[in-house]
Amino acid sequence: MSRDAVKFGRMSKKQRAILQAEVQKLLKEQRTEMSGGLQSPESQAEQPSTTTPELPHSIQPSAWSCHSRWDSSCSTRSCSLPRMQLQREPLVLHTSDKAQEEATVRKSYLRDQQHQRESENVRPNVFHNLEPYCSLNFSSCLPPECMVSATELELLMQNVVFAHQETCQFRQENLQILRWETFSPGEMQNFQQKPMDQMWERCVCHITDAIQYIVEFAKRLSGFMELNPNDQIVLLKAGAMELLLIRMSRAFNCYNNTVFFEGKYAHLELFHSLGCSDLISSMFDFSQLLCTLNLSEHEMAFFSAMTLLNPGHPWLQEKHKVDILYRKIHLAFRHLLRRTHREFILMKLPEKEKLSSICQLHQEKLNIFLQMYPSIAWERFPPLYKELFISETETS
Ligand code: HC3
Repeated sequence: MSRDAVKFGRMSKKQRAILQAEVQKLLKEQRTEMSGGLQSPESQAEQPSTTTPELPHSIQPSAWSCHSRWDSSCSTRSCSLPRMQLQREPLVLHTSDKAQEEATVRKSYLRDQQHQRESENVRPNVFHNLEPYCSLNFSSCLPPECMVSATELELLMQNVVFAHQETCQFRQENLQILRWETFSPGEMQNFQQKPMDQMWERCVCHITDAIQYIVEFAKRLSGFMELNPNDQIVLLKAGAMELLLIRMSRAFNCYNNTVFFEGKYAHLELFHSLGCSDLISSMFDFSQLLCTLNLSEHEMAFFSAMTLLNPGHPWLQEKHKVDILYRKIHLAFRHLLRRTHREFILMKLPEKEKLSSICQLHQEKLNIFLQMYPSIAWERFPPLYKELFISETETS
C-alpha cells in the first residue's frame, strides 16, 4: 500500500471488492424495496442507480410518501404523478415510528460518539462537561424571550448533530473508502456522449433524491416543524439547493477534484453533455473551498442548519420565529466551536452570497433547459424538483 493509500484509508483489492459487492447488494435491495413492485425490471434497469442506502427504513421516501408533500423521489418513479400543490398542511413526521427512530438515533449517536472518541481523540467531546449557562458569555446576543439554559443548549447541539447524522445520505467512512474509485476513460466517454436531456434528467433525479434527505434534515431540526407551513416552504425553497452544495463537499475529493456520482467519483468533464460547464465549475470550486476548511460532521451539521434557517428571506410570515431559532443554533454552534477550539471557523465559512450566486446560476441554466425541452421537464422531472425550482409560469 502506498503512503497515500494508508493516509486516505485505502483498502486492499480484496477488501475493496468485498465492500463494493456489499454496496451493490445494498443498492439493489434498496431499489427493489423503493420501486415497491410498481416497475418492470426493464424500467428499473434504465434508471440511474438510487443513492439511498443509508436512510433508516422509517424515513425512506417509500415509507413516508403518503404523509408528506415532499415525497417526489425519482426512486419511486413518481415523475409522472400529478403536480402537488404547495401551501397546504404542515410537514408531518411519522409518529408511529418516532419512538423507534429515537432509539435508533440515540444508539447511532452513542456509537458515533464512541467512534469519534477513538478516531478523533484530539478533539474534546463537545456534549459533555457543559459549562454552566451563566459563564457562557455570548448569551447577550439573544433577546430575553429566547434565553437558553445549559440543558437546552446541549439538547440543541445534539438535535442538530443527530438530524444531520441520520439524514446525510452517505456515511463519511463509506465516501472515504470509495474516494479513489474514479470512472474509466471509457465510462467517462459514455456519459459525455449522452444526449443533453437524458443527462439532465439523470442529474435532476439524483439531486431530487438528495433533496429528500435535506427535507428530512429540516423536519428533524427542533423548531422547524413548529414554523408556519408557508415559512417551512419558503426556507426549503430557498435553502434546498444551498444545502445540497454544502453536502456536495462531503462527497468531494479535493485531491483529484472529483465528486461522488452513481457509485464512483466523477471528474468535472463527465458532466460535459449537460451544457453548463460554468455552473458545474462553480459547484466544484465551492466544494474545493469548503474542503479546505476541513469541517467535521458536527460543523457541517451546524453550517447546514444555519444556512437553512436564514431569517433574511423576504417572504417569511413569522420572521421573528425563524430569527430566534437561527440565533439559538448560532449560539449552540459557537459553543461547540469554543469547546473544540475552532472559533476561527465562523469567520472562514463562505458568505451567503457565494451560495446564492451558484443557486441563481442553477436557476438560469434550468430556465434555458426549460425553453429547449419544456415537455421533458414537465413530464419527466420529479414533482419535488418542479415544486422547488420551476414556477407555474415557466412550464405553462
Ligand atoms: C454530482 C451532482 C452534485 C453533487 C450531488 C451529491 C453528491 C451531493 C451530496 C448528496 O448527499 C448526494 C449527491 C447527489 C447528487 C449529486 C449531483 C448529481 C448531479 C450534480 C452535478 C454536479 C450536475 C448538476 C447539474 C444540474 C444542471 C442538473 O444542476
